[in-house]
Amino acid sequence: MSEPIRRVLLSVSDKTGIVEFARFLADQGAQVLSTGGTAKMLSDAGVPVTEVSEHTGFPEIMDGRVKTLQPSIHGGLLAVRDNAEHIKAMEEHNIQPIDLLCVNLYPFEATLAGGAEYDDCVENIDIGGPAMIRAAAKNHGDVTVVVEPEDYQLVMDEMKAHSGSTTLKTRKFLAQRAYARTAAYDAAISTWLADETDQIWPKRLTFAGEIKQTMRYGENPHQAAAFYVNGDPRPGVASATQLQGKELSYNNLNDTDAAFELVAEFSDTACAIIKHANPCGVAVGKTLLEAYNNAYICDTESAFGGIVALNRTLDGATAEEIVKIFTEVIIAPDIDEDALKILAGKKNLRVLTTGAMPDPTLGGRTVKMLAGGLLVQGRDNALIEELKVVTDKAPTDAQMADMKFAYTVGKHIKSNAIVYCKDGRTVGIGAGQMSRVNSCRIAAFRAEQAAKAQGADQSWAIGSVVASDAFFPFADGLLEAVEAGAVAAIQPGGSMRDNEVIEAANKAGISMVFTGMRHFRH
Ligand code: 93A
Repeated sequence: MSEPIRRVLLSVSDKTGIVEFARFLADQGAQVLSTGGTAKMLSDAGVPVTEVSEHTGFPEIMDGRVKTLQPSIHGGLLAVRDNAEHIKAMEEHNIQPIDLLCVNLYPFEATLAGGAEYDDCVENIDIGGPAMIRAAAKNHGDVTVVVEPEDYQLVMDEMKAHSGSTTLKTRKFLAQRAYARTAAYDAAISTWLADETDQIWPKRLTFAGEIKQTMRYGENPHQAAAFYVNGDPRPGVASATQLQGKELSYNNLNDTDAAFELVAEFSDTACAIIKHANPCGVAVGKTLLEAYNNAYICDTESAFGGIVALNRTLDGATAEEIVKIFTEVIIAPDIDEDALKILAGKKNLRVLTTGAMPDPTLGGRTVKMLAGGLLVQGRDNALIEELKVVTDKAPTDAQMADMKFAYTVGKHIKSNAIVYCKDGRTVGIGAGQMSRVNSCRIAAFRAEQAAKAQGADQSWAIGSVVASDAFFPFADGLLEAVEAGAVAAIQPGGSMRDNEVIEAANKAGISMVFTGMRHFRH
């Protein structure tokens, strides 16, 4: 049975709930020690409190940089209560045990996110707080450590149930939270300093996330899963507001992210419909309704149960169309009143708003977990700078626009990616094949099927442009596209056999441009 809590130290920046917590602790008979600002708040509220400086006999100095960094504080937190030597040291140096520590840190992350100046950020690096947290957490055998207001209730309930003490199980649980907090805090500081010193790849990269949601399962029902957010202010799934519908699943989140990142590429009004993280239809349009309809008819079969992403405020007319088929998720920067009324009729439909579109050119890192490590790379945020016409024939302006559109869509498709496009919309997509020729064939097949489904008498690939996410290693893939009806091609170029591919294009009488930039996505 643990000893009742007799002395506590409270030092908090976020003062939410601290008065109630302190009052409870005082009522339980604990002596409350506290630092300047916290002590003032408590005594103003009528809670009996002893200033740390009075307890240590040492004033807070250097603008508060040194307030709790004292042997009498750290000895009180670290002393093992049944260790004879520790007890002797406490007696010798007049150190009193501190049984509960409640600290939350200077708001470094919020200061940084608020765009503060360098000096301000430095001043918001808390030293005394993490030192005490780590000390108390190490000594969780005897000491209770609390780092979040949301845990005050847990501690109060425990103390009520256990005659003023806490259980070892709870102290261990709280110690884990304490170390996770200091680790995340240092990760934020270190990441900031890496950016400040232009270290893209510092020796150690630090990551930290805060749990946003646990899910019933992950990609499959036998896998546990959770969603952690990292405080990046980029608008997207992590910061989105869910207006209605069931909880988002692991796959929903993954697919919705893919969908939203894709429509964020376009400055024109755009819609993307995603299945299994690949688009089954993407279009730009004069209106959102036109963009949605054109994205939808690219593959009406696959769009069933898909994710719809839009880069404009969702209006009533478009919402009316979307709800005609089963859709899992809609994500848009905003949704107007008319659309909200229509969507409300579909209770299970998950609807997310982000408030704004992210800047697709922003940098950042993407992370993939491998056995024994993390693969980290910069976001694929590059834009094509210059298109080089490599064939005798040059594309028309309309074809050029379609090629840029197709190439941008291709960037968001699992490799090997082949996209046929016409008039600002995809007409056939081949994704994730191990051979580029097969992607060409699948995309051509899709263009045929889509045309048939809409009652057209010939494949939509006829007269289309074709985009390939990486170079055609041989002429065969390009020839498949020509056979399907493509009249212009866009690809990075750079193959050993570029000449053969260019010759095949010239022979077929089509135009081709090189981007000089590959967009693999594996
Ligand atoms: O400047 S510090 O790193 N030096 C310290 O000795 C110290 N002790 C506690 N910051 C320190 N703290 C932090 O002060 C706590 O982590 C808490 O965030 C804050 C509470 O200060 P106040 O009670 O004066 O508002």
